[in-house]
Amino acid sequence: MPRVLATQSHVVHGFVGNKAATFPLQCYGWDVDCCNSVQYSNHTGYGMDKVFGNITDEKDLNQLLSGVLCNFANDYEALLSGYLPRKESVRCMGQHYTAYKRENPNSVWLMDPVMGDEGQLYVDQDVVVEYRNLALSPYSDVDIMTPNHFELEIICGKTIDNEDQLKLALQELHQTVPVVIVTSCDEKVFNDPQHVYCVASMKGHNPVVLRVPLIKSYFTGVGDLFSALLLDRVYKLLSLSDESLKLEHQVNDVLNVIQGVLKITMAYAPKNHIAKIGNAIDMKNAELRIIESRHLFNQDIPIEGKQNF
Ligand code: PXL
Repeated sequence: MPRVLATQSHVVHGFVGNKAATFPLQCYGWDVDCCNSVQYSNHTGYGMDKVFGNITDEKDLNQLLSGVLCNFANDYEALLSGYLPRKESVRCMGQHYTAYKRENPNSVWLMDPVMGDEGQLYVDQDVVVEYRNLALSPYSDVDIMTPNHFELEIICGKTIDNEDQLKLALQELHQTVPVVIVTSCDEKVFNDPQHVYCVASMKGHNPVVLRVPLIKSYFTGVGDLFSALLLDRVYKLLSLSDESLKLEHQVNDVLNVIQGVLKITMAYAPKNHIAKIGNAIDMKNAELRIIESRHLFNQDIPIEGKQNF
């Protein structure tokens, strides 16, 4: 059974960060070790006045990561990192994961540089430089990155308004990171407001564009689910070294599963529901229905539950 060390948020209620990643990965046969970067009552989309709990400070995060990586020095096939709200936490994760990768070069590190979306940062401003260092260092050990459009722009330090600029930014990032998946591109790049565009790019290959119909609502945790599912698919692709398992097929498969989870989530929400960030009732109704989607994570489990979608 492959084992993954996942450093990202824990929420008591709802499904973002490790709460979104753990169950699907377990369904796919992973042993998931969670290191929680925060412990919050719920995600921050509910409004900051409704978020209770703590950020794991640098000292505690360092102890946790030092501890597991000392006690289980070669036990992880994969490393996953996501929401880390402060520069100290990103730096700490980066140092431990880099050291692990150098000792275990066959392990796979997927770094989701969670910083914000649609022009808005939801981590401290100085987190940006830490992600830039991890991604753009000539000695970077990151294997896969999953930025959204905004995160790619701030890592590369350029605006991306069209396909040529997107290709250029990807080429720049491929100097140091072999696989980059842009999870959602701004509408201006493909001029198609009906779809969400995802671009899968492997160093030395032409990027592949995939699209899924846009669902007009606000969901949190979709990026965290995406990175978890992608890690599973890419790990299997690399470990089986099967030529027929192409990256774009794996990304396509991940997008299909996510589309399924969103449809199930919508089916449980009030009719014609369009969730808006900052509205706590909307956010509760838009929590990803991870458990109700279990049949999507394991072909062997019979489909149960609501069928009205
Ligand atoms: O990756 C999304 C995410 C993760 N963790 C926490 C969040 C969010 C987005 O709002 O608030 C705690």
